[in-house]
Amino acid sequence: MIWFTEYWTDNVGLTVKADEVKKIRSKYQEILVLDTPEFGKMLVLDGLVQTTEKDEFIYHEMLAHPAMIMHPEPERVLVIGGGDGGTVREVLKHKSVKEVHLCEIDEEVVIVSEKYFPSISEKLRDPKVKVFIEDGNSFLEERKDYYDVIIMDSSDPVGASEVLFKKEFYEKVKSSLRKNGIMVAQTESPVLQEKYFSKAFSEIRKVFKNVGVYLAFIPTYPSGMWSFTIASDFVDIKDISINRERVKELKTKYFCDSIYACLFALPRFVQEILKKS
Ligand code: AG3
Repeated sequence: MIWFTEYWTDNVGLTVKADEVKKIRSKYQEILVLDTPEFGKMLVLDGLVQTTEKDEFIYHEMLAHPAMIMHPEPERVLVIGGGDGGTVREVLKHKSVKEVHLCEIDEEVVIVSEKYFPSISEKLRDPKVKVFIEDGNSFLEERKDYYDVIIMDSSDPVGASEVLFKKEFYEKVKSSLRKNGIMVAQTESPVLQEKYFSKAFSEIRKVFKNVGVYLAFIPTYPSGMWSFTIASDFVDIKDISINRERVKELKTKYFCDSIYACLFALPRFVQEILKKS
């Protein structure tokens, strides 16, 4: 038995008891799989908690569904990062989807997830899914004007993920989207990572015409309050009356009609951060 701590900042962290720990060193990072009594299995990359069996549904549903609902008919979807497969699983709940590409830089994350997190990675072998072990940056360059929805399921903007939060990268994302295309990204905690959050938002806004921010409550991520930024040049993403009837058809545990109805309701301090960004 050990106690594991993710240091959220120099001054605060999340500590969990783990009965068992597996440590795998990949080409890119240190991967931990912790067996915790409170959150079930927990996946940690370079010391940062990525997902747990208990609360993964919140993040994966909230990352995938708003963009998928807002698109008139999403057929081709790309997930960048997200090697655990949770986002892919949610994307496949939408009937119009014909193909899902997952572009993950670290093959070991996919292998570990298939081995230890079957309920999260269960759909990675679906015939509609193709997994590419590649760098997101070069992957996009080869696929212009192709996707309906692109989902950025990255880690924090440090190390290999840093480039995924820059304007140049969002430009590539934009040119890989076809008409009516929508992008969504996980954009960190407004409470404990205000700089990351505000920077990601301002970089996305430089590239896309319509941009919106929404939140979800994820117990195992820094501060628990987490942000997502959704953007499109075509779809008026702020109009949440679009395709609302499709929300009820989804089998979900967090995302639902009442959350969609007030998706962009933000606490005043978050509105202030965005205004300054
Ligand atoms: N990607 C977002 C993880 C960010 C967590 N940050 C942290 N713990 N400091 C998760 C990937 C799950 N598919």
